[in-house]
Amino acid sequence: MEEQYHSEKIEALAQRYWEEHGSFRAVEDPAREKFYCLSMFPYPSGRLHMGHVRNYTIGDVISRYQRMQGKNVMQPMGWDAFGLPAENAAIKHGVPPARWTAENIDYMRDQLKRLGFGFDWSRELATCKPEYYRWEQWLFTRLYKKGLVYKKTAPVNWCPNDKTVLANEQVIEGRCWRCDHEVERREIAQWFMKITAYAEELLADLDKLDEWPEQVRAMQRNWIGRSEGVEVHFTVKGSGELLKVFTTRPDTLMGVTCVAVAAEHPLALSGAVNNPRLLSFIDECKHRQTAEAAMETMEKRGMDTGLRAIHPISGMEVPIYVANFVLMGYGEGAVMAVPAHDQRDWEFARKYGLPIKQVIAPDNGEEVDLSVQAYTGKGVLVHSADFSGMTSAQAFDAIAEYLAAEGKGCKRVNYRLRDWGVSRQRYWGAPIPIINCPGCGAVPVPEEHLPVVLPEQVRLDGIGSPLKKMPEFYRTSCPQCGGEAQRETDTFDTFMESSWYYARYCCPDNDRAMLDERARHWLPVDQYIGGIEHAILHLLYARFYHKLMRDEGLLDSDEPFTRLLTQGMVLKDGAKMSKSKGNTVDPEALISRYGADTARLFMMFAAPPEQSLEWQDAGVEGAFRFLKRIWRLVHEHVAAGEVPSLDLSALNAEEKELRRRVHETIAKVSDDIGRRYTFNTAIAAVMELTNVLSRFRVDSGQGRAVMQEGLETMVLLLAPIVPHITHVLWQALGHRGAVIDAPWPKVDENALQRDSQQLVVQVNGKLRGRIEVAAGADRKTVESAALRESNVQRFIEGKGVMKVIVIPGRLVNIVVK
Ligand code: OW5
Ligand code: ZN
Repeated sequence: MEEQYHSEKIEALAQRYWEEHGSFRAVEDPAREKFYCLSMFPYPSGRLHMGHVRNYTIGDVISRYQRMQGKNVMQPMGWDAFGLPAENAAIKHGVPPARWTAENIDYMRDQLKRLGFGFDWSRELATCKPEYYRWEQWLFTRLYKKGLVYKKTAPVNWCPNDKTVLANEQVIEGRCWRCDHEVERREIAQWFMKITAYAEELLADLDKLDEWPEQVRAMQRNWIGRSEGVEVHFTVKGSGELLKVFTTRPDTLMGVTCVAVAAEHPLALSGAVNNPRLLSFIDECKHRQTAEAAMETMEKRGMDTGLRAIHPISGMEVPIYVANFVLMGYGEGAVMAVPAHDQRDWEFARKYGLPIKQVIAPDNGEEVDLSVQAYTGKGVLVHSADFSGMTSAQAFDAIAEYLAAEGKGCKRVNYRLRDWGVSRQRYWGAPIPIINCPGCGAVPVPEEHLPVVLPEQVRLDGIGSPLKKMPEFYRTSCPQCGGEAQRETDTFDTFMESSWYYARYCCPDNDRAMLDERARHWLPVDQYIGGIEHAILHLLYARFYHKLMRDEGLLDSDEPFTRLLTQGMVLKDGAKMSKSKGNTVDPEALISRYGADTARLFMMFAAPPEQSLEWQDAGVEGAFRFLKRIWRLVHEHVAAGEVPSLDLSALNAEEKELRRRVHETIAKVSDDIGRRYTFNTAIAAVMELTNVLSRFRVDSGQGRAVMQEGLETMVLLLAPIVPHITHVLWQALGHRGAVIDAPWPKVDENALQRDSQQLVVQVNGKLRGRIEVAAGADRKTVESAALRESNVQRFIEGKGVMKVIVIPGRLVNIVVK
């Protein structure tokens, strides 16, 4: 063993060992408990950033810990390779996206290897490869036949200058990122996945995910947004046409003073026939941005259509408005406005002079002032004909029943969740496997013609998808009638690929099926780790896909991820790292200066995984110093020569005490890493143990034996976190095998017994002192030690002792006159 710690040398050595021994190759083994540990796969953006290093260190620590528990661990890695960044780079540097992506993957794979992560590289996959996305295309065509996939028109952001569709992130304050022209909204035909068909199950199964953070489950619950309400049927005056609205507050129905419809609603258009002002307002509404976030802040505007709706109960007429805050995709594309009891409606009514009619009164009898704001609480119905006097809850049922009896409505459950639009008007994505035939319409590409391969030799100019300019790609014949037809040139949303990669890792080489029995073996993923930014969409889509694959007979579990850990951000100077802020730290520099182990140790020590981690140079230095210290400690011990074997019956008090500390640390670290995932406190406990070991004076053979056990324990407990240095130290401590194959240390319960114990001494029930007595001390010894304690003496002096109560192991109470 060398005297100095050279990270570079030992890291290369350990990595070579793992490589040569295939240490991380996972093979199905019915005899051992499996453990599938997965970290969210990266976009191959160029190089790793600190967020990646943190994510993959957490995953690797958990994997290595579970392996030391004897589990058959599978930890795969791959690339979320499609997406806009590759197109941007292609435009900027003139490299085809496929080449740019492949080069980034090669670079980042090398970085991951240098960090010592125990990935099974034989399972590596990249989503941009046809052998991957063909199965996604296959599933899509199957779902199409099941009616779980459909086409409808939906809005996109359109730049009229570049004549191109823009992704939401390419729209900056309503303008095109390339040319700054104002962005318009356009309706085009797009493909949707019917996730709403699984809304109920996606919601209900959240209750089963008891090893997910409650915060994430709550976010998913809100996103799905189940609400119970009533569908109310108004009729249009004159035509008698039906006008459906959904409300969660049927108790306010008698307070409706307007019905508002979306710009795309058929009634909006019929109202606009002879009304050019309305027509241009509708046009304006349609041109607004598609981003939902913009809805919240936008000014709420509307215009009277001139049409009148007939109230289903009172028969009164209320105006029908077109309003920019009503979306066609939501509910029925129409809402009832109750200005007295909804703040948005109240503001709308004030602006357009609509009546504000109170129908709910607070049940505590308080007056409400509707000239200030709406009263949105529940209460008792007023001015509501036969329903007056009922509570909101009673009226909910009574009104629903009344409407049902009259054939004018019914109770209904509504979800906020919308179907998933998967079409992207982009090049670098998986082609949607559909052929558009003038005669037959949309025809799925037959299974035997899959995959539809994305051509990779392209030049991008940023104006529209190059696929639209490649007849050799889109020109084809209809699988149904044989006539001339065109391929779909849109590609899938990249969330499609990331929704099932976790399953494909189980059988990445299967070229005859999407999944096989190996997926049933490994799934569900036991531990999933990734950023909180994926708490809603990615995790919901992956859960949806899991159920789709289950219902295709490919899997038998209901959920993909048993336990979820959402890591916090890596910050510098309290802010997110970014190029523009100039506050980035490149992991590359860190690794070359200090080595991978220091980087890993710092990442795990600086904060608990779910919290944000503040970058600190001093913290990195501290981690490095600690590694040098444990190196020195082992070196000194080893240099002193032979170690006799441990004889537990021959230990003196100091040696027993050291063993106690060692085993106490095993218990603490096992709980911190295995259950609590507080890696920082685990490391702190090992650091403390290291201090104890450094202070220990070895003055006998058994002293050396206990020291050996202590150092071995220190190495084993640190092995998941700093696998390279521990690989070398383990062998330096005399082991033939590698630490990667060593089992996790076990707590020796006997070692935890203290030789002496502390007891509390009370005088007349009040705490007056503490004494230290031998573990098995008899009553007499305890009593006299208590009476001798100096502070206790002050309180009993000159008073007669009536009796002494001893509760063994805990306290002594002296009762005095
Ligand atoms: C990092 C996590 C992320 C994810 C994983 C991969 C980031 C945590 C936040 N392919 C998708 C993906 O998210 C995953 C699919 C499953 C959908 C940072 C970010 C951060 C960012 C930038 C910089 C430093 C720190 C420096 C920028 C310098 C530019 C020059 N986070 N913490 N810190 N892929 O590749 O984005 O959520 O779990 O690992 O991330 S990903
Ligand atoms: Zn046809």
